[in-house]
Amino acid sequence: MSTYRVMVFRLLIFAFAFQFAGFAGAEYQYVRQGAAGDGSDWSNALPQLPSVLSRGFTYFIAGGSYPGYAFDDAVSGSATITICKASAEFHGTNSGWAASYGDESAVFTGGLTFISGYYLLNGQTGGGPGAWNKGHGIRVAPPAGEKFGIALKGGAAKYVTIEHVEIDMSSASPTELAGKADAIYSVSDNDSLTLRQCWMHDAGRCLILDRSSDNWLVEYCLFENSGTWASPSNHSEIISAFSDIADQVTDPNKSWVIRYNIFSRWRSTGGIIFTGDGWRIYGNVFEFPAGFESSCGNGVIGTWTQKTTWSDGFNKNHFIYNNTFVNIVGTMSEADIYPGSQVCTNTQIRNNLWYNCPTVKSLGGIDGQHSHNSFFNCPRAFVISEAGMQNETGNPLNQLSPLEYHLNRPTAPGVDLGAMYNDMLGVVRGMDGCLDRGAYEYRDMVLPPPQRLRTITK
Ligand SMILES: [Ca+2]
Ligand SMILES: [Ca+2]
Ligand SMILES: [Ca+2]
Repeated sequence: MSTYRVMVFRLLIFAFAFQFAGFAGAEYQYVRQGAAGDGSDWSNALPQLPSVLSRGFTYFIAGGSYPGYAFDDAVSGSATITICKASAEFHGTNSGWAASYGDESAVFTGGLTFISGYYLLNGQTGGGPGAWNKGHGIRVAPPAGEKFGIALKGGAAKYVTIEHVEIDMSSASPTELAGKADAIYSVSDNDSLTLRQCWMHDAGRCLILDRSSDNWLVEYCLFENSGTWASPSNHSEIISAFSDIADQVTDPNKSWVIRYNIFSRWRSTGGIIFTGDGWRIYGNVFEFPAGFESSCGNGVIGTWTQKTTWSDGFNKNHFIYNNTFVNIVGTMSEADIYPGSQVCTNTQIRNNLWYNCPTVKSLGGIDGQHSHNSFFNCPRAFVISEAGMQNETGNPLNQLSPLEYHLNRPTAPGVDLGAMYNDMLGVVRGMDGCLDRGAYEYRDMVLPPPQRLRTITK
């Protein structure tokens, strides 16, 4: 990504943070490892989050080490409790402040559990384009044997927002015995979670496991290395979602948006494996680094095999647009979409791009409607039949960094899906006359220099 684009992106994020900083009437408390005060300023900080938090308060937390925590405060309308990593720019009072409090990350050494709703957990820094795997202000790193990094439980953990947080499951999953650990674990029907600019990695099982929740927004996150202890008795996915009640029709996973993320290195069942109603998966990159192989039978995006208790008709209205799939190497169906047997209706797969995926051969195994997808160096793609298909050799990608694959040329034109599907950097699709396929729009033109404003005289 160009320095300019990183700068524009950070300015947008900063503008958002500044707006938040200007929120009037907020009450602040301060938390710092090793302190012994009442939380009134940085000199008198609390040593850890208190067991009871107050609605409408912001709890600033300094760099340091903190135990796991359960967020269980009764809700009060939509009043939010904010846990905010302190930074140089935004840390409440200057009384007792030291620059070092902002420099280090705040590390939770145990899992975080949300039993109630309306929380904002904000690391303030790190994540997203140009910083996918670095700089996160908050880090969750549970110990061996912990089954989750962040859990949402009981159906009341609604309207939780998690930003700029790293969830490192490498210590939690050191052995096969302890390997059924998930970075995000949600049971059941915990609606309206937002995950933004987070980094979830090295889980023994899944990076997200959810049952029945609705309206989740997952954007600008890096998902890396799931299923490190995958086995025939320990299946894993990057994202695993379905209803956990007997008949999925009654309470499906509804209306998820998964956009502008990077998914790397997964094992076992497949990538995003779900059933639900109204999922939009667009503008993401799915990649294996060179030398990594994993054979997954259920696809990079796929659905569960139908259970006998599930009625037909609930799995529908999914839109899979403008994703890029890179180097997904294995021996089964690991780069396919919907190789499984689940009934699915009104599902559209368009404007996606595959590069160097040796086994991709199916996009419509469960009634996906697909067109205008591009394949480069995908030797089995010739069996796919669709309108507007591009099937060529060569490498259309420019790998700017290990996880960022932009186009080095325009693709065959995609279909116009509307402004909401612009790319993750905000580039308008087709502004240069060619609406490209894949996650990043290619701009095949040199923008003219800005015009000098003229003085209008009457
Ligand atoms: Ca719900
Ligand atoms: Ca639901
Ligand atoms: Ca273009």
